[in-house]
Amino acid sequence: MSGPALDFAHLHTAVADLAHVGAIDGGGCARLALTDEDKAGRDLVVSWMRAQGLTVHVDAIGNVFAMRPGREEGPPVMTGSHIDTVRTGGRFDGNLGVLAGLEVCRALDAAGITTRRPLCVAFFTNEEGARFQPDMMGSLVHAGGLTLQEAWAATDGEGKRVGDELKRIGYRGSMTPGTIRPHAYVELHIEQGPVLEEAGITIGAVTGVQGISWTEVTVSGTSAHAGTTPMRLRHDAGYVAGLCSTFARRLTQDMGGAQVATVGANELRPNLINVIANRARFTLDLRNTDEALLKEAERRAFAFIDDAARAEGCTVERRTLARFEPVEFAPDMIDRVEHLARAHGRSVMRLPSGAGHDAQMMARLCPTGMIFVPSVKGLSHNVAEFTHPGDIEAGAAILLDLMLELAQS
Ligand code: HGY
Ligand code: MN
Ligand code: MN
Repeated sequence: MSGPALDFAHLHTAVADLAHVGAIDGGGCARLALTDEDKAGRDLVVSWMRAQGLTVHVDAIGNVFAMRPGREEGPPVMTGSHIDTVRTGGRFDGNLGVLAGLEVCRALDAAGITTRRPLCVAFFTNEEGARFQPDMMGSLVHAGGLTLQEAWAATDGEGKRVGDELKRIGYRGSMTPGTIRPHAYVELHIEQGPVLEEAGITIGAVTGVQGISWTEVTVSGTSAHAGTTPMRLRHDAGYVAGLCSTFARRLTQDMGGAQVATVGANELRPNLINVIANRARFTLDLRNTDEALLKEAERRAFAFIDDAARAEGCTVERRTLARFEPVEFAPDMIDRVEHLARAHGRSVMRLPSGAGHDAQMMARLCPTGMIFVPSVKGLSHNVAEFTHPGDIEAGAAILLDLMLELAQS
C-alpha cells in the first residue's frame, strides 16, 4: 500500500479560499485579531475541521484545537499556527501552517491510516499582536506565560477588551488553556525574510526565534501655534519622536550583527498642520538573536529617548507591550527537519527565525520544531507576500512525514 499522499491542489485551493476572507487589494487579507473578519476566518476553518471529522475544542482565550484520534490515548502530536493577520497581511503567514496540518489529516484519512498517537491541528489567538499586545497571546496563555485574566484585560486602541471581543465573536470557549499538552509540536511557516531565497535553499530547519522587545513610548509636550512660537520656546513632541525614529536606525548601524529596530506606529496629537504636537505616541520594536545585545539595544534606546525628551522640555512615558527572550528549538527536532528535507531531496539550511511564532511558546511545553519555506523577495506583512507552490508542497510533504515520525514513535 503506498504511503499517504497530500492533495496539493486542495491545499492551494484552501489557502486561496481563506484569503478571500477579509480580502484586500493586491491579493492579501486583513483579519486583525477578534474582528468580524477574524471571526469569519475562524468560522470557515472550523467548518473545514468539522467537515473532515475532526473534534474541535475552543479554549477560554479562543485557541482552537482540532483532534484526530490515535490508536492510543495520550498527548497528541500537534501542528498549527495562526489565522489572524496584520492589516497589510499576505495569504500565507500563519494560514499555511494551519491548512497544511489539515491536509496532513486528510491524507491520512485517504490512506486509512490511524497513527499511534492522536494528532492535533491548532490555530492560536492573536499571534500577530497588531491590535492587542503582546503578540503570540493565545499560545503564550496556553504555555502558561500569561494569565487568562491578563490576556482578557488587554485593550486595543479604542479601549475594547480581548475578553469582550472573544465573547462578541463567539470564541470565548470553555476549555481551560493549556489542557491539551502536546507530545511534540511542529509548525510549517513561510520564512518572511530573504535568507532562503538568497541562498537558493528550499527548506529551513529553524534553530529558534530571536528575542523581541516591544515598547510604546508617549512623549508629551506643549501644543502651540506653528507660526508665532519661536523655536526657543517650543516643546515639540513630534520633533522628539522623529529624533527617536532616526536614532533607532542609527543604533542598528552602530550595533550591526542581527540587531533590528522598527518604529512602526507613530501618532501625533492634535496632528494638524499649524499646531506643534503636544503628544507623540510611537512604538519601538527591537530584536536580536542575542539576549545581552538586545538588552544593550534597549538600554541605549531608552537613554536616548529620555535625553531627547528632556532637551526639548517634554516628558516621556514608556509601556512594555511584549518582551520575549530568544528561544532555541529542540536539537532533535531541528535534526529531524534537516534529515527529512535531505530524504526528500530538498536543499536545506539551519537558520533562526526573525519573526515571532506560536512555536516559540510551545517550546516551553514540549519538543518543538519549525519548517520554513522561502518567501519571494523576503517579503511578508505585505499583500505581495508570495511562496512558490512547489516550495509549499515541499514543506507540506516534510510536515506530513515529520508528523508521522513523531506520531508513530
Ligand atoms: O511580530 C512578529 O514577529 C509576528 O508576526 N507576530
Ligand atoms: Mn506568522
Ligand atoms: Mn505575521
